[in-house]
Amino acid sequence: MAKLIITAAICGAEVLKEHNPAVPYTIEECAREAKSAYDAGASIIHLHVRNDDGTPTQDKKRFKDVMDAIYKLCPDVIIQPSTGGAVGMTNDERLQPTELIPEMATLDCGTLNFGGDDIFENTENTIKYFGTKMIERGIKPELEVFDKSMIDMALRLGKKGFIQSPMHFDFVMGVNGGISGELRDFVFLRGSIPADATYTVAGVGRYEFPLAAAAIIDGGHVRVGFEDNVFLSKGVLAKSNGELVAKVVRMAKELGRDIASPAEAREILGIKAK
Ligand code: KMH
Ligand code: ZN
Repeated sequence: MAKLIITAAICGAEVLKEHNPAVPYTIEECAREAKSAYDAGASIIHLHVRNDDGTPTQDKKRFKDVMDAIYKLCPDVIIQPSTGGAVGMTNDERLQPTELIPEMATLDCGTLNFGGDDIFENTENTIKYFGTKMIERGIKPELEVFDKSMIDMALRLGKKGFIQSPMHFDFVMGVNGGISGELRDFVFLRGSIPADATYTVAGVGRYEFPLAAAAIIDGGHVRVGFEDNVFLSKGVLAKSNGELVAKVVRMAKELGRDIASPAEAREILGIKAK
């Protein structure tokens, strides 16, 4: 079985210090959280950035500053900027970090309700536009799917040349508006991707660690981090993203799965080294 790639989604766009005081906003806080995750065993940092007051931004300079600060502490880590950003942002606003030519970036594969009146909008034309930009810029997309229909959309657009194979998916499970985080739905998603595809699973809230266990056993990969969950266990806030990653490392050890270094993660995902 391939080694386990752990992605740390260190900050997200919605989670706040009110939820967990360790949620990073500033450049220094983001670098600190990325290092804690990297030291614990993460090879990929899924990155959103914030202004110092915590508001989400896709500003290219802010991304560059945060990425530079992370590379200073974790020189070989893979940084995967979000192109999802936050609800309500325009496509070109969201695409700004891809101008920095990161090794990876997310590509969200459909529209969904995102709580209350919020809609996270990704029309077919948006997905085509983002897919084309990523091919032009040589960026490996992580295909974020919040429901089974989004896998089907990715496969259709793959046939039309907007997304290249082998595809790498992120099953984001348990969002209010997307597919649940139940094991039954995990089995459905992982059985719906092509044989040559890879996947990671991001379980939201209480689904984070049960789904991590499922992916470890199944040969998939795992994403954890404050973007998805701020608790280490029921009622216990994680002190850092590193604590969440360390828990996955312990689970993997118990289940006999070795952890991938960033170089090994690049090999598994078919990413050429920088
Ligand atoms: N913040 C969500 C609206 C991504 O990173 O690509 C979108 C999101 C997905 O987090
Ligand atoms: Zn994200």
